[in-house]
Amino acid sequence: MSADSTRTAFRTCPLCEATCGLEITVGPGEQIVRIRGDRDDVFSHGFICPKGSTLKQLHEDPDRLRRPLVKRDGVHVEVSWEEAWRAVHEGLTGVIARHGREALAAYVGNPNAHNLGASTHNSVWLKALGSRNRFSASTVDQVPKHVAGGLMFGTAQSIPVPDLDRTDYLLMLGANPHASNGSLCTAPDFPGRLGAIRARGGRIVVVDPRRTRTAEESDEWVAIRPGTDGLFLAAILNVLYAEDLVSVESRIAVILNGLVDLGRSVARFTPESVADATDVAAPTIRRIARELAAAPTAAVYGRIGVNAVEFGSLNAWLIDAINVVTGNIDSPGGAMFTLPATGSSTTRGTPGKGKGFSTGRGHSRVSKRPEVLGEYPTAVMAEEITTPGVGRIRGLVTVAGNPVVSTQNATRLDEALADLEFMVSVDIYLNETTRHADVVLPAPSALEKDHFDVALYTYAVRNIANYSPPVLQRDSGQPDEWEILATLAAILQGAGPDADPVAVDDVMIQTMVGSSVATPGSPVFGRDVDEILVALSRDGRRGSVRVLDLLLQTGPYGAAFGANPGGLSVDELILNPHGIDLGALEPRLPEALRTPSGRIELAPPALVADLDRLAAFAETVDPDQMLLVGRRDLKSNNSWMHNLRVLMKGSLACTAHLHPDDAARLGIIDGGYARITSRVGSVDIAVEVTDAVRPGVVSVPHGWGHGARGTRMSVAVEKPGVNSNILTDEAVVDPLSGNGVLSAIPVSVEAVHIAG
Ligand SMILES: Nc1nc2c(c(=O)[nH]1)N[C@H]1C(S)=C(S)[C@@H](COP(=O)(O)OP(=O)(O)OC[C@H]3O[C@@H](n4cnc5c(=O)[nH]c(N)nc54)[C@H](O)[C@@H]3O)O[C@H]1N2
Ligand SMILES: Nc1nc2c(c(=O)[nH]1)N[C@H]1C(S)=C(S)[C@@H](COP(=O)(O)OP(=O)(O)OC[C@H]3O[C@@H](n4cnc5c(=O)[nH]c(N)nc54)[C@H](O)[C@@H]3O)O[C@H]1N2
Ligand code: SF4
Ligand SMILES: [Mo]
Repeated sequence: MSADSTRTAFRTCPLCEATCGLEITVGPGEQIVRIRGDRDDVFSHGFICPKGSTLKQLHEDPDRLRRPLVKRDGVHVEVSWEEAWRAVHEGLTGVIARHGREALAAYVGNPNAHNLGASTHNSVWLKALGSRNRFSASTVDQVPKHVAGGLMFGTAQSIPVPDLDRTDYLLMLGANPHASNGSLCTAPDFPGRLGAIRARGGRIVVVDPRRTRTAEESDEWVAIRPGTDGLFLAAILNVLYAEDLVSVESRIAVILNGLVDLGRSVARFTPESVADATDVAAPTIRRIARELAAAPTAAVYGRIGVNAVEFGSLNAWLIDAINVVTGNIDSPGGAMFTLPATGSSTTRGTPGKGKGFSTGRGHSRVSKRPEVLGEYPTAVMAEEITTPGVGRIRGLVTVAGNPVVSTQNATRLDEALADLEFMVSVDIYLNETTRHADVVLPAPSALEKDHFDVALYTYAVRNIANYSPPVLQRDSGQPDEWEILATLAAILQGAGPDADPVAVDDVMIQTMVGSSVATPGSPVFGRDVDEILVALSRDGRRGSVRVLDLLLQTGPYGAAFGANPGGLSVDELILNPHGIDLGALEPRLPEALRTPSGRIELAPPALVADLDRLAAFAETVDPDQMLLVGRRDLKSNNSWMHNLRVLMKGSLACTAHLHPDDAARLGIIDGGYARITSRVGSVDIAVEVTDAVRPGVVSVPHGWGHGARGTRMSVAVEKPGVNSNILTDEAVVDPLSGNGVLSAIPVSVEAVHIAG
């Protein structure tokens, strides 16, 4: 290979929230030669996990869709883009003509959060849909954090992140960053940052029903009973108040509502009163509370294991309440607010005050679940499709989502999707969900797209900006992801099958610029719209990168189209391929607040009221009830990376983890099979007997159960596993957020004998 035909490209990995920098060697014929960690990346400094380098295999995967598919006589066949758009037009306008727009629905999945095209252009087709039936992976994930942050600090994006690099004490609940690399705490090499806490003499306590790698590498593992973290957290607060350990610096005290109310509301949750339900001894709870209070700096952090449970919002609130009353909110080493380069709802509007956060603008048709963040819970998707009546969902658009594997009561949703009149999916695989689609529109591979993690830099442990141009050119005819979404929007707006995505994009950017120049406090307030549009559109720039440029230029560090020389713009980021480090997090209160009171609401009434439900729940905890929890594996990514042989070879497997005491009692041997049954379903699965789970718990990873008829993932079917969401119950949600309950599911476990 001659040197001049080889080049090096830099690209942020889009696979998880850690945003690692990749160094990609491209050889002759535009072949990917090698992908490794970018040692010069300002944030990840060369760190990479086993998934990062698989962008090559993902790009080359023969099963990855490269041409649109249309279903004919039940079989997907390749068609031209023109033909596919005609089918989309006919399908969507048909549903609208027959049933009205409320019969349309949308589901957007997790990879949208790591996709620039989706970040900039999902809003336009979702709006054009003209239906309130919007669903997303957020309600099987993090919505409780938005609700709690919103009620306490004023916006859905007001989520503090633990200041990992400076904290002296980290109490971590329901998170396993050694497998997940962290979530709503963007921190490349999260494990390394945890190691550094201990190396500098700090302490890490992990609360998890499983002895995870994260727990093993910490100072203390608290093997809590699943689903009971709210009681544990309320008891920590109880101790802080009862022992007079509450300490809030004056800067925060003057902008704090509810300090007394919070104390009163947790008075009933003494450590002794919650010890049985949580299975955490009262002295342990007291000691952890005292340690939190005594540590020079401390942060409490909780993730999916305490969000995707019946008390998800309550848990998220109690965690940040502890951060507030121990004097650690908005303070280095505590829990802090990122100041994102693209801005967020915490940077727009009037600093320090706002409309606040609310939910319940509308309710779902069948179960009357309240709207949250403009969406209804995934829990109601199937019933909205299958229940007759006005407003019944008859048409569905999915973008980068696999709800048949990833959401509750998978069997029911699978059947419901088969019942739709029309479905279109934008995806890269023909999988358990997209097999139901009448039309599948292939998105470009990650290496063919540009990137900036708009969503996750909003919750990063440092302020970072990093833009990656596409590494490879798209195949001829393949539209960019934003073009697909803009075309969808145009068709939904009634522009017909030959709709022009550029027209939609032009209107969108004009509207955005118009709003920026009209907003007092905006860095371009009062400026000429055309001057800014010309600057944004130079060299024919369109689509996502143009929107990103506007967000950056008008953001907190922005160049503001010349008004702030040296400030951020896309061009500035192109000159800095390893990213720009905008520094460690800095205190942002009261400026970041958007509550109507202009204060931190420590005791929001809706959350305080939910404590009654928690207290009632404590009475019902049955120590003999087997509970199902999930788990993640470093080499797997939700439901969609099982088609890559590099990741599948070796130990990665879909098995149930069962404690030796339970295994003995149930007569199940290591390598044997168990039947796990919940209210909604039953699965048979191979068992690993291990004391890495506490007694009374069975752990099954999610994202498996491949091989359904009509899917096209030839590697994944070799080791299909079982779909753990056959067991999760859509009838139970966290009432405040609508978030699904994916953990602490009551199940029965019995031995089964599987022949062969
Ligand atoms: N039991 C249980 N269930 C869970 C969880 C759990 O812990 N336990 N976790 C939940 C969580 S946190 C989440 S976020 C959800 C995820 O839920 P989903 O987002 O619905 O599921 P994914 O498996 O992430 O599916 C992503 C889809 O996007 C496609 N895709 C990948 N890259 C691209 C791209 O660049 N463009 C397009 N258009 N498509 C792409 C994939 O092929 C796949 O179909 O699962 C949830 N489900
Ligand atoms: N390798 C890999 N990385 C990923 C993903 C992936 O699928 N694979 N998914 C990405 C996504 S979409 C997300 S949202 C993040 C999630 O990132 P994390 O929140 O770190 O997710 P998990 O690794 O599932 O860790 C959750 C932990 O909660 C524990 N748990 C379960 N129930 C309870 C409970 O009731 N109480 C307590 N205290 N703990 C409980 C589980 O045992 C598990 O160890 O990971 C992201 N990163
Ligand atoms: S940790 Fe996440 S962002 Fe980093 S290389 Fe792995 S998958 Fe990519
Ligand atoms: Mo997630």
